[in-house]
Amino acid sequence: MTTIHKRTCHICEANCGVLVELDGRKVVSIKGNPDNPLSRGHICPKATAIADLQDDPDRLRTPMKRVGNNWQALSWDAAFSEIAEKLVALQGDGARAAFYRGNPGAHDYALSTQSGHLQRAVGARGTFSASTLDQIPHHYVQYQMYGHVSLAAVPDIDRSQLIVILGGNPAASNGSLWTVPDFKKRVKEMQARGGKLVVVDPRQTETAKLADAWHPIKPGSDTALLIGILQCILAGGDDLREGLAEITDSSWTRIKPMVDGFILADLAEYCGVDEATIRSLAADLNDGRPSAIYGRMGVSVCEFGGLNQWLIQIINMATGNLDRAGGTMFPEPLMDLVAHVGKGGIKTVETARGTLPSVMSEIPTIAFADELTRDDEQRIRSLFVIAGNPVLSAPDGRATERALEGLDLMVAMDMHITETTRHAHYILPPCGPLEKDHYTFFFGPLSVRNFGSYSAPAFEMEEGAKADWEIAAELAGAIMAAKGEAMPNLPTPREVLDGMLRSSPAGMSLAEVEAQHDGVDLGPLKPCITQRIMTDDKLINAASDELIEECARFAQRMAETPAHSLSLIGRRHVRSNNSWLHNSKRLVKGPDRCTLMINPDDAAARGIEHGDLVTIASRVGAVETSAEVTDDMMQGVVSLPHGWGHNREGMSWQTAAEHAGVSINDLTDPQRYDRLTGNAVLNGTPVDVALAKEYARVAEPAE
Ligand SMILES: Nc1nc2c(c(=O)[nH]1)N[C@H]1C(S)=C(S)[C@@H](COP(=O)(O)OP(=O)(O)OC[C@H]3O[C@@H](n4cnc5c(=O)[nH]c(N)nc54)[C@H](O)[C@@H]3O)O[C@H]1N2
Ligand SMILES: Nc1nc2c(c(=O)[nH]1)N[C@H]1C(S)=C(S)[C@@H](COP(=O)(O)OP(=O)(O)OC[C@H]3O[C@@H](n4cnc5c(=O)[nH]c(N)nc54)[C@H](O)[C@@H]3O)O[C@H]1N2
Ligand code: SF4
Ligand SMILES: [Mo]
Repeated sequence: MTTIHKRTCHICEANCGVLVELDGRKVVSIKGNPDNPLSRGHICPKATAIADLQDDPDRLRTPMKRVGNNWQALSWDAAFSEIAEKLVALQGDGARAAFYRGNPGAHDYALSTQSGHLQRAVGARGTFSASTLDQIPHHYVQYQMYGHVSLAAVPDIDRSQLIVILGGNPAASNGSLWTVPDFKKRVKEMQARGGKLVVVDPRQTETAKLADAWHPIKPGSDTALLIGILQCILAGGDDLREGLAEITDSSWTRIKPMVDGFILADLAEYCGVDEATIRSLAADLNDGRPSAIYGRMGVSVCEFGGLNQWLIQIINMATGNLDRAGGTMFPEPLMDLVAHVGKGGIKTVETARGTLPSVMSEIPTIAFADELTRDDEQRIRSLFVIAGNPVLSAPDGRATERALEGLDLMVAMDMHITETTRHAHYILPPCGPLEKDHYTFFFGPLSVRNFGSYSAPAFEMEEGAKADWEIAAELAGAIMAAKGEAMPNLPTPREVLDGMLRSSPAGMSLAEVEAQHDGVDLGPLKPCITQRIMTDDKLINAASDELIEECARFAQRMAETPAHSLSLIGRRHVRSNNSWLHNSKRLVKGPDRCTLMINPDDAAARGIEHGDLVTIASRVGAVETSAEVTDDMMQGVVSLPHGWGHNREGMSWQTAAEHAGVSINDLTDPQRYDRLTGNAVLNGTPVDVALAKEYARVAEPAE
């Protein structure tokens, strides 16, 4: 007899409803839940890999301690007390402790309710995270314009007639900062009602192939396209539509003169999208029908990421589509996270790299290795890595791993010995994913419907196992005890969530939500900006001094000519997720995915044929992989996926090591970052590409 357990997939931001068929603890099948109103039955191949994560034979089951190059299992109590003692002793010497928080932590609501306590217990001075590799420009702009780092407007795809996507590939990523499961079918429905999808991307991506039009663009140049579009829209006047005009501050009037300072022909030349296309994109977005422009990784992790995300908001305002059905809208989820967490803020932080922007109190991860190796008393000597793999995810992975080697104490919460955690002194592994509960915590405020869903664990934890939140809470307790301080009696994650649900507008209790196994659907998004806006004056702060100045900085950049002929960008594949799903046999099967995509003309110019081993070299390093010659790449741009490079020594994920690939972040450069927001620049890396043997010959030192 099998049973069906309904839950939400925790792997990516789409938060699909799944049906897990169980025979005791054995997973018989994982299918999409057709009754989930948000995902409507959709799943991707990664959902079935939940079973592989749960049953992974390489997954750590007990705490581990590294002694030299050897790992020893130890009890939880021993691990917690040894870590606490070492930390307290180090801090007695004044040593600085810090955190690196990885992406999966954002998919674990329970851990999210506890990690602050752990940071306070540790007395951490500094947090790095995947956010400054990914999305800080969005938070920066949302804070400045709408008054809260997490108040986001997402494309209302179910009612839109035109969506223009810059630098996002939801057909593979399933959407980001836009919880839009079942994306492909939602696009088909839009097209069936006469709507259109337009994609701007250097690669003809899976999303571009679904689209009505694809416009290739030079990496890092989208700002020019966005300014051009805005200039064309505002040419007819900068009056805002009724409803928006009343809630926008007077800085709005600074925008038209600013964009009018640019010459359209120069903008077109800079980005490689011709003037006629820019004009028609502007006209289509502005033709009165509901439309939205949206940009993701490709326009965030670049030098003008903050400026780009701002221009995107401004275009949606100028066309009247912000806070309008079918435009971009602010979700009002079942649990209103935005109302329950602080507004955040924008400050600066002093680092070994000098003064850097600090959004949401984070230190930009581009400074990570430098803060670990600086030669003064501010050097970070104890590090806690929570569900992160910065060696493969942050720019200059080789420098990161050298920096980790110098730590006096490194503690990792992870279920594997990875490229990063192999440098830890202690690894604290959580239970399997089906032993955890789940809530769509950070993704409600980003969803295309007003929604929320809670999933109980599918079955009990294995003997001796702990969830991430318990590890964080118990470690915090042990550290407080070692410091001689009492641990306050803290609410459990369920209690926190229950309180947040009850005090949200829908006012449901956790028990009531839990009883609805398909999730609680509050319907399509509604105009709500007047209630949601959280700036001090309750007005949209349209154009700050910083953003106007940033635009001037971009104008200067346009006058410079790029020195390099080839530019490297990343990509994502639907069967992979950042660095950590390559240990699933069923996901890695098929052709090698860690190839260098290159345009036929660029390949021919270098004597490269499909399948040849090539060397890709940047200022930072060089890697070798096979070439995939394809028309999907525009000329002058090559692409390598990130999250690979499992060819380091001594990791526990055996299947991943057999499908090692190479790490793009051995090429990306931490010197490149968005000056406005501190975000890393992970695309548009200048590189040389040559046949591997050619490169070796050229690179040999002259006699
Ligand atoms: N060049 C380039 N670099 C990139 C990107 C890119 O597009 N190009 N993308 C960037 C982006 S968007 C992101 S978000 C970052 C991601 O950067 P990170 O978050 O640093 O890296 P991940 O690969 O997500 O690694 C997650 C780690 O958490 C572990 N893990 C998984 N689930 C759990 C869990 O439930 N509990 C615990 N304790 N551990 C868990 C995994 O084993 C893995 O080691 O990478 C960034 N790096
Ligand atoms: N299958 C899968 N799904 C994932 C992930 C994964 O690793 N695998 N990771 C998850 C995470 S953490 C995130 S943040 C999201 C990311 O979600 P997305 O942003 O949708 O995913 P990417 O594939 O990074 O898309 C970035 C696109 O930008 C393009 N690009 C690069 N440079 C430029 C540029 O200068 N201009 C323009 N216009 N385009 C450019 C790239 O070709 C690429 O198609 O995906 C999430 N979902
Ligand atoms: S798209 Fe795939 S990985 Fe993402 S939530 Fe849905 S099933 Fe899970
Ligand atoms: Mo991400």
